[in-house]
Amino acid sequence: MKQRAENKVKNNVKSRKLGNLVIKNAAELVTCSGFAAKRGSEMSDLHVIPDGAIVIEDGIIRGAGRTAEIIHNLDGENYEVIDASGKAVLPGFVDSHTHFVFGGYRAEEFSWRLQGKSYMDIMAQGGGIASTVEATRKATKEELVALGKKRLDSMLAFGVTTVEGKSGYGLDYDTELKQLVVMGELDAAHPVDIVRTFLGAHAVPPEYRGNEEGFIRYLVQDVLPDVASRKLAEFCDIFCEKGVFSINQSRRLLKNARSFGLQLKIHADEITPLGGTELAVELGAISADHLLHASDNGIRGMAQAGTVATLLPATAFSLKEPYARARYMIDNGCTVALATDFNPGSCFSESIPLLFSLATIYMGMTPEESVSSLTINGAAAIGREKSIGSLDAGKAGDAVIIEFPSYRFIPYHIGVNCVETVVKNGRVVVDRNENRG
Ligand code: IZC
Ligand code: ZN
Repeated sequence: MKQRAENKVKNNVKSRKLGNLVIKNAAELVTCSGFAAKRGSEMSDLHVIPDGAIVIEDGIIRGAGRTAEIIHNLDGENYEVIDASGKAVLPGFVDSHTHFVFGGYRAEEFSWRLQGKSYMDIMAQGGGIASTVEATRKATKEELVALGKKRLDSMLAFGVTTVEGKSGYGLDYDTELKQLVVMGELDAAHPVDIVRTFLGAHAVPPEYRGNEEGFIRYLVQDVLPDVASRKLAEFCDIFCEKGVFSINQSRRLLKNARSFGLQLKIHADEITPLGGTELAVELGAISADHLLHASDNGIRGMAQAGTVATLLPATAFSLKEPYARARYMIDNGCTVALATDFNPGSCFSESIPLLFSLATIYMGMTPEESVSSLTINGAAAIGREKSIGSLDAGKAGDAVIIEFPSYRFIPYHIGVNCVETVVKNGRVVVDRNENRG
């Protein structure tokens, strides 16, 4: 019953925000056209339409093409109109891996890392994730909603219109569910759409230290069933890492999650080459994430299985770790997505421009591949490739307008946000230039 009530609120709130909008005269309409994940060389074609326009009705894209072809016959009275002359228009960005609901911060750990302590050393000494768990357990729902709202506002200003958010800072029934419920409330109230992932196996909580097996059993028996039956998450994720959860523990948890109807994600081969990539392939996970130490075999497996390789270069940058082998993955036919990994520890950044610059300068990705990774492939990483991630008729009217005439300016304008206008479901939700005509 409760779930149905929650859905109703969501529909009511969001349906009032569906707009009729025309964006015309775009120097480039970067459609990223397609209804499926783009693999390998497909990521290079952004299906750009010069002098482009899109028409959005009731929040849904009805047409995209050359301005002259698209807007004849339109009754201008019924639409808000934006003249995007000299500007590029892209699909709203999809940030498919974040941990944005948390209490407290870890600024002191950042300093420790600068002095040479490693992320795993800090975690082993009881800091890291455990410190955020302590603060998140103490935080009220209202506090987490207020913090989450501010963070979503910032993401939206970077052009992010859909975000994946993980639990994992509770590691107990009450707090894990609190995080997921908070994300549900934020989804209903905020323009950014939120897709939820249960990450109860993010770390071993102090009360289970030395008893990882018992903790996995607790999650499977006491937490997962309610997460699934209350539809509080679509995905289940685990931090599969040396010193956190083993391959066997990960397999056990994820198989159970799958039997409850959740789709699978894995924090795989981030710090050490444990084999999480191969496990993601074996279990048919929708994505394997991080992949700094993914093996050749794992990469070939992902390409064959269509597992999305979600790369998080701002984390590698922040931890001073080597970058994932994006070039090799794309050349071998993988579907690559880019995401921020926004979290209070390993990557306290929701910056999209930083991602673009790191992907192009350090990971050998082209600007085109980077755009595909943050749009259609980001959507594929959360099972939304049929409804968002490109400017195609029938998809949600989610778009960003940048202040420059080409998507090429995004990585080139290093570290600076060039998003001027953000459109969500056909409504302008960010306008930094009051450029509506
Ligand atoms: O809070 O440190 N790697 N999980 C796995 C994280 C980083 C987030 C954190
Ligand atoms: Zn993560």
